[in-house]
Amino acid sequence: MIVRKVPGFVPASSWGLRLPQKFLFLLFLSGLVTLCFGALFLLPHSSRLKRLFSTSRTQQPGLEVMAEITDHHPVPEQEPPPNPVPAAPAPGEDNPGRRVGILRRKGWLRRTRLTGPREEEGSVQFSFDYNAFRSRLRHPVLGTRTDESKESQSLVRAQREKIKEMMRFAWQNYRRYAMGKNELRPLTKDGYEGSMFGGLGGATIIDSLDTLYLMELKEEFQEAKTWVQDSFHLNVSGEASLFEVNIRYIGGLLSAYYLTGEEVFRVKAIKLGEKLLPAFNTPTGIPKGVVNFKSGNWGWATAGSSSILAEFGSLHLEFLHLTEVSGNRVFAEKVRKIRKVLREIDKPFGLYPNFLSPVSGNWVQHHVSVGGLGDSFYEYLIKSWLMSAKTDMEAKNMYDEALEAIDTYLVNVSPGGLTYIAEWRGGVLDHKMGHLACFSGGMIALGAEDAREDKKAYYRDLAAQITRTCHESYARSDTKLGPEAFWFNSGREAVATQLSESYYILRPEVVESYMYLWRQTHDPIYREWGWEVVMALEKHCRTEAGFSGIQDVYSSNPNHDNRQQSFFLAETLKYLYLLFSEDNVLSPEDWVFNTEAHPLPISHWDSSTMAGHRH
Ligand code: DMJ
Repeated sequence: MIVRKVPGFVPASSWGLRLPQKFLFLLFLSGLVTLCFGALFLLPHSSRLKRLFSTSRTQQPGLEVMAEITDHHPVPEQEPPPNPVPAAPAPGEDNPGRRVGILRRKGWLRRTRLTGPREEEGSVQFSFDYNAFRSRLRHPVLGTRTDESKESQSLVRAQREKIKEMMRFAWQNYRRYAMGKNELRPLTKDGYEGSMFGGLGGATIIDSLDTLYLMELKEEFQEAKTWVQDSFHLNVSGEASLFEVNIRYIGGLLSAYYLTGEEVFRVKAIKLGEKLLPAFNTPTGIPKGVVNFKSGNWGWATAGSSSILAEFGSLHLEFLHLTEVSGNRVFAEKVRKIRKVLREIDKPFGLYPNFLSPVSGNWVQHHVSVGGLGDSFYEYLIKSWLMSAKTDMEAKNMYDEALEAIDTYLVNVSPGGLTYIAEWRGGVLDHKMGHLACFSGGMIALGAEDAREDKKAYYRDLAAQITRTCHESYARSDTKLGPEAFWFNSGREAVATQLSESYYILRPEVVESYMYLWRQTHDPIYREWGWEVVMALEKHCRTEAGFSGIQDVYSSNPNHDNRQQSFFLAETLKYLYLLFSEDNVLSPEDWVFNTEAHPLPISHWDSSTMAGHRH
């Protein structure tokens, strides 16, 4: 022993030490040990040492692994799963391994640790259990493969392939002439930036990610992902539309994350979400429409200006998912506040006017529309309920009441027998429908499945009638594409009455309704109508270098508007593709589409445990 070698020590026991010496030695030893352990934990940047004492996820899957994620950290390369992980076993099917995992984790959330003051600003310290989320999906994301040899399927397959070819064409031309810009200008073969996104670039890229993934355009998906990783910068300083950034960028990034599990999408969605938060700093919590990315100000906010129902009412789906994937409750709190204001405010005849003051919390004027300015607010009520696995009863009740008021005061039937939803100005009706309002056929069909028993058939029929009217607005034009707005006046029905309303900008709402009605009824008419749109797009909107909107749907040789809108790739082509796909591709049991057609997952978990989903 070492002590025997110390000069001056006289052995006094079998250990060679006297009692006081033993005591002193033990004291010294324990002090030394305490010091060593303490030092390990007190050293700055001690996380690596701490990890030595914790158990890795692979060793014990139930334990926490906290990852510090910042923009500057390299994101591990992964192939996007071209085919999904297997769906959860069907009820009754046994899978003991999975059962253990599910018992251990109640939701997709793992414990959240709040970001401390010494953390780098904007870093995300949270781990989302992606595998747990995937294991809860009821269907494979891309559906089950059908027997390709079936004769009856071959036409549908060819139609789907055609739509995929259109997507590839739209993407490749964008990439060739406008990569990184927000949209392609196919006639001038260059890019368009616009002013809606506050300096953010690549709107078409973010909007296309999930469509490319869905269509298994793998190379193109990789190009898009690489751009997001390397070139999608958030340090911009312009004024942005809160709504547009939310539905296109946040929605696009979130759905790309949920489909692929690629961290880069999650991190960028959260960081961009944080940049939107200053818009909510108003006396009522109703956000202004515009946020200044540099100053964090309200942008154009003044005491007199108002916020738009469709804009502040269409944040709920994305913001709950931002909370879900970040562990940060602030996002969910912001949209709950909006919900509360809307639930409590007086509504004229149960209708929601389109403008509200974010300062006073009062309606600014009594204009009601299910088209532009109002549209996606109603859509988000029913989809919030669906996304909550039908637990958000507040949203369901608000939707039911709103639809009842719309049906009572706005729905009309023309002398020619066409059902339409008029617009309301303080009690006076404008007998017109915008193209934007044509999404409502799909929305009403979606909601009809869970309507009161005595209303189900009525709402199914209403959805079908409105969709038929929207089809008429296409069928009555020379191009077989529909105008921006159409009227029911003086014997003229479902047609635009002036040139300024006769344009078509590649909008999706009509094919969106065809897709929902097809899934609900399997009436072949919806595929026929969808195919008419494909043919018309090919004939009138396809140019040498991409797709373009047209200026007059009533001209047999229309001029192009030189713009390939990003929602054409996000929505129009996606809904067309789904119209010719099996019903369990992005199954409605697992997904809801945000208003830009980005799929967000339904919460298959015990909602009482979730930060973002308590009602
Ligand atoms: C899309 O950006 C969204 O669908 C939005 O809700 C309104 N309309 C455009 C496409 O027409």
